[in-house]
Amino acid sequence: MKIVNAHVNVTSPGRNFVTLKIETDEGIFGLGDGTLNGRELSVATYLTQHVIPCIIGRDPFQTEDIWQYLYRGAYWRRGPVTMSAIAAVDVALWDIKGKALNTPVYNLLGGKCRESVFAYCHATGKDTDHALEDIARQKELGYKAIRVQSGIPGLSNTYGIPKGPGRYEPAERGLPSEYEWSTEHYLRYIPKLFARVREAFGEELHLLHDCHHRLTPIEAGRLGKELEPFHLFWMEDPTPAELQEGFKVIREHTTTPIAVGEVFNSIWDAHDLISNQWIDYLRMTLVHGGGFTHLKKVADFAALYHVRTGFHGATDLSPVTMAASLHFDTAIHNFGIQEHMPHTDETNAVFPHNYDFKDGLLFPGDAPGLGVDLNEALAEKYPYQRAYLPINRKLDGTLCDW
Ligand code: KDG
Ligand code: MG
Repeated sequence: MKIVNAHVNVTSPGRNFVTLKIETDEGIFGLGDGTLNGRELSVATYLTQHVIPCIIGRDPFQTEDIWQYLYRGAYWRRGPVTMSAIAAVDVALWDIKGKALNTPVYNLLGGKCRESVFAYCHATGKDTDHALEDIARQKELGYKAIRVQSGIPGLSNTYGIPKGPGRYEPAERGLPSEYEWSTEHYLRYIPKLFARVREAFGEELHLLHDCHHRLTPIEAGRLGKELEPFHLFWMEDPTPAELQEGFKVIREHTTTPIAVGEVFNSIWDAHDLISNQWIDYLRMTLVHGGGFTHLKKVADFAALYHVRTGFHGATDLSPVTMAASLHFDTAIHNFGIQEHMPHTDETNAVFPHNYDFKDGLLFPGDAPGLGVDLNEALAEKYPYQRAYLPINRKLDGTLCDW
């Protein structure tokens, strides 16, 4: 079998997605996601101009060699644009393999380790009362694990909290808007929020919280310690992770489990975090982390150090990545949990898929390959629109870590 054609589709059914479609001489095609929130067109151009011409004529079954060719052959290694482009190719090739062999991708990765994938969702509110109401709503939908975020008293707006009714989408159309941040206000408030949540919902519910990289290691240590009585499933992205040793400081001060890595794109972003056992869950995911070929090695390395996966699953990861993640989650031993932020009906119509959600669990489906398609005619009706995540500034105007 040979790759005979490939093209990139950029569409915006409510938010932007970049999808690579690879076609073979046997009429089988595969899909890969290359969406990089706020930098979508750079991946689209990288693929179209620099990658697609190099893969035409190759055997799509040679996933390892093609991965190494794109990673080592480029000279410029790593980085989110490069690794998202490599991921788009890799995931599309595994989709082709599955379809050619008439089997779901999870069977190619090791087969089923579990029947379903444990998922967590988001509950948010502008204050504690609204957050509690949203948790009750999410519980009704069947979720047994819920990430809780709330507006912070004293701050006029906070990232991650919907401004009005309707479905929340973190990327906003147009140029980036600016939000406020104060670590002092945040640290005073969050332990009180979780005290109220446990009081209202008891011990059974799994609770998670995302710090969005805003704290220093010692501040994160303090927060983790104060949250210990509420037994969180994890505290996410407590501090930016460029300085991996920063997590040693956090670890020395708290037993609250730590998750990190939704912005990672290579094992070299996480090597020290994993091998020193400074984290519990790795959030690096297929689309930004080089696809199945790289993530399988990373997950196996993490398993040696008792680190489990907790893949990023926000709406900027397309249904192609959600499908791919569910196959991966199903097939690896050290799976922990999968983030689930459901896509809009418009997005689901552009990407018809076989995966499913029921009672807090996700199911990859048994279709050959990934079990996800791209309706290109419908996608054309939603042209790309510039959109960014907001910028965050401290009350004195200093830019925040993301
Ligand atoms: O692209 C960035 C968003 O996906 C991110 O801000 C969402 O932090 C997030 C999460 O944990 O889902
Ligand atoms: Mg996050």
